[in-house]
Amino acid sequence: MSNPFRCGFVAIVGRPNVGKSTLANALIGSKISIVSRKAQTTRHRIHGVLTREHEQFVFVDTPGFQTRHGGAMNRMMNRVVTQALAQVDVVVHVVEAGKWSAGDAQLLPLLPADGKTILVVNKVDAVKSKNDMFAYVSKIMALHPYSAVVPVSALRGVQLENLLQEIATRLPEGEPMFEADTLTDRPMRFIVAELIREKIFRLVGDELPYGCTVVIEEWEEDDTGARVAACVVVERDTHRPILLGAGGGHMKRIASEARQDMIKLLEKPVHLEVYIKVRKGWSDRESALRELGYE
Ligand code: GDP
Ligand code: MG
Ligand code: K
Repeated sequence: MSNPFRCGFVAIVGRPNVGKSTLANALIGSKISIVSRKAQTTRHRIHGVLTREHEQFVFVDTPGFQTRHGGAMNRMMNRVVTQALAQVDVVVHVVEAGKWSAGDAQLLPLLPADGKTILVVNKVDAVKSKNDMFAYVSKIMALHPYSAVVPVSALRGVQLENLLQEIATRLPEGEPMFEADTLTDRPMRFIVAELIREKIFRLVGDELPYGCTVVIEEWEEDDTGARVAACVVVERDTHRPILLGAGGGHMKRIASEARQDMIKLLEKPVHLEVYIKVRKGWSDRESALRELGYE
């Protein structure tokens, strides 16, 4: 008797720096290509698709997890997150071994309580004591009705097959939604904007109280290369120097790292220009947020 094919949506969530991107890349693989969709079914933003003999995992992005903000933005983000998680089949909540923080606790009320949430304790390679791990995991398991717990090391590739199997048993039976060789359907512009935002967040995320958004303003591409202009929108004049850093050092580093990633992604030479625009009060105006693509 053969197993039925399973296919469904998986969201990887967690506070910043627990290793979500590392885990997603380790599970999906790093190559990104544009998807040819079998059916116009999805209302989710697809991060990547992993197709195997018996299952297809469709990893989706949940907006709102990497930004810190207040007011209308925060309320809207919580709503967006709750709705998005209600629509996926499996939620993977990633935490960092031994390092529980307020950011982790904030997510708990947003997690679905119907048995589809798996707790993933990442970075086990960095933990010395097994006893401490046991106490740490027990403490977290008591905070939410998780249906499974899987300790992993996304970086070292430890226990990832086990995690995939835990996810697979929770996927509904059904035909694959995507062609087997496709990995993402997000337009390249979006991927690049996200890439730049991630660099900014890494470098100055702690200092930018309302975060920022990245808008791709120009995109010209042919066989010989790509010319891209990206605009980073911040909330206040005082955020500009934070982003620039001494002598513009931060911006140079952000642009240079993003450009390196783009060259790998597009497999051609890239000219990238990144500049800053101040748009006052945008994070507290939902209409402005929608304009900037946060819906
Ligand atoms: P995200 O913000 O949740 O997407 O986290 P990232 O994937 O960007 O990872 C944040 C940092 O944690 C990076 O420096 C990663 O290299 C590191 N990291 C991710 N997974 C592991 C792991 O399994 N073990 C260790 N030691 N470090 C990890
Ligand atoms: Mg990330
Ligand atoms: K990412």
